[in-house]
Amino acid sequence: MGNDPEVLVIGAGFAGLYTIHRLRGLGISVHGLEAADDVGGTWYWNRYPGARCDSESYYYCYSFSRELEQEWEWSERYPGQAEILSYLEHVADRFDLRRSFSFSTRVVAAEWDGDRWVVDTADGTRWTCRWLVTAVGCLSSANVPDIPGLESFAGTWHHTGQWPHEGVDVTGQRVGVLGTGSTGIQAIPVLAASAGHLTVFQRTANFSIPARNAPLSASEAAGYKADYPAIRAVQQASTNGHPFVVSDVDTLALPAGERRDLFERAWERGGLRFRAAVREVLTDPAVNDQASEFIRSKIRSTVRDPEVAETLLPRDHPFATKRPPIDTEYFETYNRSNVTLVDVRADPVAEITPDGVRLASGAEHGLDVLVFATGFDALSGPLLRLGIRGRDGVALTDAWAEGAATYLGLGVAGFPNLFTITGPGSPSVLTNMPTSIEQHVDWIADLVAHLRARDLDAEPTPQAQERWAEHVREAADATLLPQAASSWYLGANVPGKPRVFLPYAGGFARYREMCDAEADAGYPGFALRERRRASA
Ligand code: N01
Repeated sequence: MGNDPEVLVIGAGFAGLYTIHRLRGLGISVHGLEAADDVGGTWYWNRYPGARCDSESYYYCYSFSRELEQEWEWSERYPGQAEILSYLEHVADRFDLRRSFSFSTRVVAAEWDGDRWVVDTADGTRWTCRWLVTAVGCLSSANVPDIPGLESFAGTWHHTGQWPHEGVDVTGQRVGVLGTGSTGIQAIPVLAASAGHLTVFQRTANFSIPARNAPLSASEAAGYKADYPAIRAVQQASTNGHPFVVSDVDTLALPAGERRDLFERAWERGGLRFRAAVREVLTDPAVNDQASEFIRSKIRSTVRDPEVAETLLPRDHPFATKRPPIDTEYFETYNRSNVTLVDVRADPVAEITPDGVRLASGAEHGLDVLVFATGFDALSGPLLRLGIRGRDGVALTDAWAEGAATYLGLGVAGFPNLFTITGPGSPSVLTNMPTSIEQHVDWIADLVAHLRARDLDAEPTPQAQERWAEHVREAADATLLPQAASSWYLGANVPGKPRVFLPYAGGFARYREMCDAEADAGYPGFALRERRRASA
């Protein structure tokens, strides 16, 4: 194969590993390039304290191998970062996948030369391939805000998505956390437990639901293993790829007491099941108001200082229109004497000084360690930094200057034989990721096999791409999701990023059916071209 496999895959997380396995199974020559020195993707990089998945372990895993499902033992309801990384390492060993990867190999450019993709890596190696598959994740491009003075900071600073492997000892230190999204909400209670003092800089107050994490008992694990066929069927038919169905109870029609009981039971169960317990929470503003107010009442009753509680109350967006975090003792953490909440919407960060953070009012917060839990340049960011150029040398950065546009989130007009696993315009981050990843990999594998058998190249037609963009907009507009003005779903967290609602909000099952229909009809949304042959 040398440096010229038929397919190159970029990334060795959930998506890259399965792509290698699936394409190898079809007898297609395939190789993976990975910037990290081992497998894991998101779970390789995000080693911050408290990092844990908010899908439950029994379904945050592959479904392609019944044997794998039966043999792997999860230890907790929600798997921690180290356990998920061990799982992916096990998958790599079990299916002998590492031999198909070059690690510590960062892609810096990928150009379609009219016949093949020419891919350059940071170490100066050149690869070529006929099909290029990106498995770079949706949340892998760290967003470190451009705050004046960062270089002068005398302490240490870290972005949670690039956390040092050796860990960061914050014992007795003055620690600051900027950001209260899912990551900040997981890290804050853990950091508070060992920091001397923790200062949380909050720009947008967030809703959060207790995770109710607990060890997974042997009988629960055995029950899930016995039920896997049914569990997988529910996931495939679901909106979010989770194995639970959305309640059919009309909460608006319930007497107030019964409604409160319903919310209380859902709160006790915890996790993302809370959202599923409230029918139409993302489409009916009146339903959402009730759920939002219920959560605000929980914050008020948990946080002892009424002023702090007031600052923590989310008011600028409806519940779940930003990705709903789930937590372990997040709001309780503000009752600790070593934790201070700072509202940086009221008094924004002006600069970072050698000693810490200075606010616009002039107030200073001395810090030894500053943690940026400030999220990612989501969905499009990881693709844009690959240096991709398509037909006629057009850069993806130019093609997407007005916002990311794809067909089905799987390919981009003008970029032949490029397939994007969980790209912008796919359900991806609105779903349980392994479920969406497996669906994409299977679909792309079938398409590559189809093209290979007929000696064809493929790229989405501009018309299909435009229709899909319209449909993605309509699907988002049919929900309350676009109402969260500061959401990374819209690209709002990255200054200058075009405001386009990036994931497809029409539901996983419906999306899967559309992808299947596209394949069954012979890929009408793609221009299929006979291979250009070298002239005799
Ligand atoms: O990032 P975020 P995240 N000054 O973008 C703030 C997945 N995930 O890493 O809302 C001050 O959600 C920003 O404020 P605002 C999950 O899909 C999953 O937490 O923009 N503050 C916000 O509070 C999740 O949604 C899991 O006003 C600034 C925070 O930083 C996604 O990853 C765990 C700022 C960023 O929140 C991203 O979550 C963790 C600035 N200049 C993550 N810039 C699980 O599976 C940004 N902020 C459990």
